[in-house]
This record gives sequence, structure tokens and C-alpha cells, in this order.
Amino acid sequence: MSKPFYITTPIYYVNDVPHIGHAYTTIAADVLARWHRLIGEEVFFLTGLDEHGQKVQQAAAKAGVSPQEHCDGLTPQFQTLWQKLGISNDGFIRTTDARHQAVVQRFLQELYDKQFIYRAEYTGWYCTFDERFWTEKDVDNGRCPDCQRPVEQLSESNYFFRMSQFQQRLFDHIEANPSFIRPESRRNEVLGFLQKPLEDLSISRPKSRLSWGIELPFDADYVTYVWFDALVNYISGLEYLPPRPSLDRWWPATVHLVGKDILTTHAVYWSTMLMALEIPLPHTIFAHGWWTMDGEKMSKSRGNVVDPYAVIDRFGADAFRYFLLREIPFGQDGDFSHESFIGRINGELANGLGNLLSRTVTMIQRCCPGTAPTPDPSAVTGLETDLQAAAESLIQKTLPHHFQRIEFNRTLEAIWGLVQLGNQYIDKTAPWVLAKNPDDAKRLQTVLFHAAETLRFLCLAAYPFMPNTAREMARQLGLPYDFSQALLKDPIAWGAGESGATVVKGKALFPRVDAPATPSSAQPQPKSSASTSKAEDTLIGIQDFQRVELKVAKILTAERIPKSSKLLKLQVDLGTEQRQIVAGIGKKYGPEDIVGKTIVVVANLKPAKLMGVESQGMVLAAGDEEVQGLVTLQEETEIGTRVK
Ligand code: ME8
Repeated sequence: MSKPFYITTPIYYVNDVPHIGHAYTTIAADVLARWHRLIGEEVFFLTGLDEHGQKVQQAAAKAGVSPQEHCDGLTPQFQTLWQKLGISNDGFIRTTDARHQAVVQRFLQELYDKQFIYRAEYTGWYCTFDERFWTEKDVDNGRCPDCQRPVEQLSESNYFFRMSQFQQRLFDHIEANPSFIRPESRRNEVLGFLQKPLEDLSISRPKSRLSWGIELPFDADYVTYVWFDALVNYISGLEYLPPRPSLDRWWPATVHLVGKDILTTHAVYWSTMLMALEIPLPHTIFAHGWWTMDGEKMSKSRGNVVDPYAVIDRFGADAFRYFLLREIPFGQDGDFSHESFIGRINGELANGLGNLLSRTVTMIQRCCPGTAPTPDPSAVTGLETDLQAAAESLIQKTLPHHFQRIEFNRTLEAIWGLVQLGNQYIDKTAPWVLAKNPDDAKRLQTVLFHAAETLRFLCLAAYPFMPNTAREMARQLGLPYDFSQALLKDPIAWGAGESGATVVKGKALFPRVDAPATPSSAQPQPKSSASTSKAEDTLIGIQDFQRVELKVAKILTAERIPKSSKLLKLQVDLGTEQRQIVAGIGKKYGPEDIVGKTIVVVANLKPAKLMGVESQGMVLAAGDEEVQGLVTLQEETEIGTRVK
């Protein structure tokens, strides 16, 4: 049987609707789950909801409903979001599930019977928000050192778990297993934390103070501390969730993905609980970083919480998945900025991957209608062997290496390295020029074949990150891929693409985003202006300017239009296509002066006829009546690049 891969996300509090942070961890887990299925491992991917405790009880009271009604009402908000984001979890656990509660009670009873749980009077500083006590030395000017909210002194009889007994064992385990807590900076944090004496953990709350929880099996006046309840989900979920995986099969978990905010509860509380229960520890606890919004912590009061639903509706799930994992190294903190998001959609998704697919499929359809291009060994050059080597190395070496290390941004960087190489390959080989000369037929077929093979490799590589995009790429390339199968279980060979596959041109993979947009719940209000000056009447907004699609183009041929001293008929290369443009530059330039020049054209102008010749665009040049010069580019720029 294949190696099992068990991955979990935190179970999220249902005190409010899901936000970008929840989406982040869940997307990351989904990408890993999809990758491991693709390479033939058996995967169990668990996520769910943490429904007990003070936060949920308070939120329900505020809404004027029972805690259970409150949880039932919010659960679909999470489940629908996961569906929209293409999350492929195998199990969804709710801590109000009766079978989860039974496991928590069983574990509590076991620890109580083994005398790892005892009752004691405790006086300390209690933070209601974090649901925990702090000692005198922790408290910071009467405030919680964690959330900075005021703490109150409470004296209470409670049940305690003898966590302190496991301090040395845990320290030794972390030291002996470098991949147990990752990344390394977080591992060092936990080791630092364990240098100080570890206290026992209060695992109960008197019902008089908090009633919304799992009753202690040995004292009906108490409910279980929400963290003891929640952490058990990683095991209880294996016991009863369909398709009935068993503990023996899946435990120990391969990866618990968590945010850095809950590292201690996982690395210390959970690990010591497992030690006391004599259950092996998970292989890896990976704590990722924190998202802020335009440099600020996201919070409802600031009104800057990114609503994942709004982002998906505007930009699509795959662009969102891509951006979150591409923007910052997994493990580090990052900032969500709309400018950067839109920049990546336009630059890397639309102009990069989308452009490569569209220009390849267009050329294949035009040059080999109804069939697939067939390579000819005599027409293969160093360009093709380089492309092949890069694609094979990406799939066989780079992806397994980075996925193993949970380095999403590096993985995406490597995939986009091949996207760039593919686009450069098409620029260099210029299949639209080859298509003009019947002598170049073999070379043309060879070039198109290699472009399609590159896209086939890219589609497999991109699948874990962007499943919808990969499916659409496969459809357009005519590949009969069923991504629920382990398509990368065996090494894939270059040239083993589905020869005979018929390409089908489809919609653009990623439409360009022209207008700056703020898809958060915090839509900025338009500024009201008391008066509009005359000068402002002549000003245009950025949206008006962005309607004009300016693109870098290359002049392939030029000839004078008979009986006109001013007009030249040009054939220009726009990267994805070739266009005919009639330009009034004939008094300044002869055809011989401008062939091969890189220029800028208006690409979305309605076609018009000039002296009976169709013009499908406009060349940019300086000058009013008389042309003084063509607009060119100072740096070498890829043909088809947008000019802004
Ligand atoms: O802590 N940036 O639930 P929770 C990155 N129920 N990740 C973020 C984030 C942000 N700004 N905000 C939230 C709980 N997250 C407990 C967990 S597990 C047994 C119990 C993500 O709803 C991140 O994964 O507060 C963080 O750890 C988690 O949501 C906290 O979710």
C-alpha cells in the first residue's frame, strides 16, 4: 500500500464568518493534499470547526441564539467557502459531533485514571478573550500579555493536567527531531519557551462560569477547557469520519498546519497530552506566518478584514490561491495589498501562463487543424532540448524537493520559470513566421509540439495550486487527464503527450484586471468633492486610460500603399497573433527603415479601412500633423507586453 499522508488544518472558531487567514491555511493544506495524491500517496485531509468555549458562547449570546443554533448557522459559511475555493478535504469535523465528544471524554477519563489529572485551587489572572490564566509575572500592567485586553483576578477550583512532567521529554524530542516543529525559527521559539519551567495546564472550567463545553466525565460541575477538546479532533476525526480511516492507518499525522498564533498549544499542550496518552507524536507541526492588510492587523473594528467570498467573486478562486502562496514565503508574515494582487494576476497569470496557452493553442489550431503537431527529429535544435530539460527537471526534481520542504513560493517561482521559458521559446522561434514558408513545415510542427509539451508539464505542475486552471488547460490542449488519478505516480516522459489530441481554443485563463479594486468588506467610499474645477473636466480617470489596450509589437513587414505618400501597410507581431495595421508614417519612414523595429500599438481599436486597406490597430507615434518619431522601447521587451 502507498505511503499515507495525513494533513490537518486548525479547526476554526465559529464565533464569526471565515476570513482570509482561515482561507490561507486551508488552501495551503489543500495544495499539499493535491500534490501528495498526484504522486500516488494515500491522503486524508481533515479540517473543521471548533465550536465550544467562551468565544462561541459569547458570540451566540450577542446574537440572541443558543450556542448550538449559532454554530449550525455559521457552519455553512465555512463549508461553502471551502467548496468555492476548491478545497478537497476528506473529512470535516465539528467538535459538537457526539462522537468527537465521546473521544474527548474517553481521553479525559484515561488521564484521570492514570492520575495525570488532579484537582486544585488556583488563583491567577484570567483573560476571558484567550480563555486562560496568567501568572503575576506574565501580566503586563493589568493586561493580557497576548491580546492586551484587561485581565481579572480569579480564584477557582479546577482540574489540572500534569503537563510539567513532560517538559524534559518534549524538549528532548524536539532536539532529536529537527523536522518536528517547522520552520526552524519557530522550533527555536518553542525550545526557548521550554527553557522556563513548564506549568501544569488547567483543563476544566466550572459550569457556573462557562457552560458551553464537553462535560468532564468525572465531575458534572465542569466542562472541558476548549483547547483540550479541540486538539483531540486530530485523532477523533480518524475514528469516525467517513470514509472510515482508522487510527492505525493514518496516525501519526504527517503535518499539522497551523498559524504561528497557535504554535504553543500544538507544540506543547498537544504533544504532552499525546505523551501522557502514550500515542506517538505527529511528524511535523508547521507554523506559518500572519497576514496583515495594507500593513495593518486585520480587524473588524478597523474595517480592513479581507472577505474571501468577495475576492473569489471578483478574481476567481485560482488567482486567490495563487496569490496567497506566491506572495510570501510560507512561514513568514505578509501583507495583502490589492496592487500587488492585481499586478500578479496581470503579469504572471494573464500575460504569463494565460498568454502562453492562448498563443500556443491559436497557432496549433491555425497550422494543424484537427490534429496534433508532430515533431521531426531533424528539426530539433538546442532550443528544444533546453526546454525539455527544464520541464523534466521541474517535475522530477524541483517540485518534489520544494513540496517536501513546504516551500510554496519557491515551487511557484520554479513553475513560472518554465512559463517564462515557454514564452521566450515562442518569441524566438516565431511560429507565425515559420507558418508562411512551406519549407519550414517540419520546423513549425516541431516548435508547436514542444510548446504544447511544455504546457502539458505546466498543467500537471500547476494542478495542486490551481485545479480549475489545470483542468481548463488540459481541456484546451485536448489532454484526457483525470486529475483525481495519481498522474505523477510514475515519471512522465517528454514526448509522451497525447499525440493526436485535438486542441480546442477556449476563453482566456485569466482575464486581465484593469480597474484597481478593493474587494474587501472595506470598500472605500468615493470621495465627495464640493466643486469640480474646469481643469478637472478635461482630466480622465485611470479607468478611462486603462480601456486603451497598448501593446508592444514588432514590425514584420512594411510596404507602401499605392497612390499614398503617407500610408504604409504593416504586418505586426503581437505575441499571440499577427495583425495588419495601416500607419500614416510614410513621409517620415520608408519600409526599409522600420522592419524589425519594436513599437507600441493600440490593440483594441475598431478595425477601419484606409484607402481601401483594412487596418486592425494603430501605431503610436509622436507629432501632430507631421510624424516626428515612432514610440519605441528603451529596453528589450517581450512582444505582446502590455504598455501602461
Ligand atoms: O485558533 N494570517 O481558531 P481561529 C494567517 N480554534 N493566518 C490566520 C490569520 C491571519 N491574519 N487569521 C487566522 C483557533 N489565521 C482554534 C484552533 S486547532 C485544534 C484550534 C488562521 O478561528 C491560522 O491558521 O482563531 C490560525 O492559526 C487560525 O486561522 C486561527 O483560527
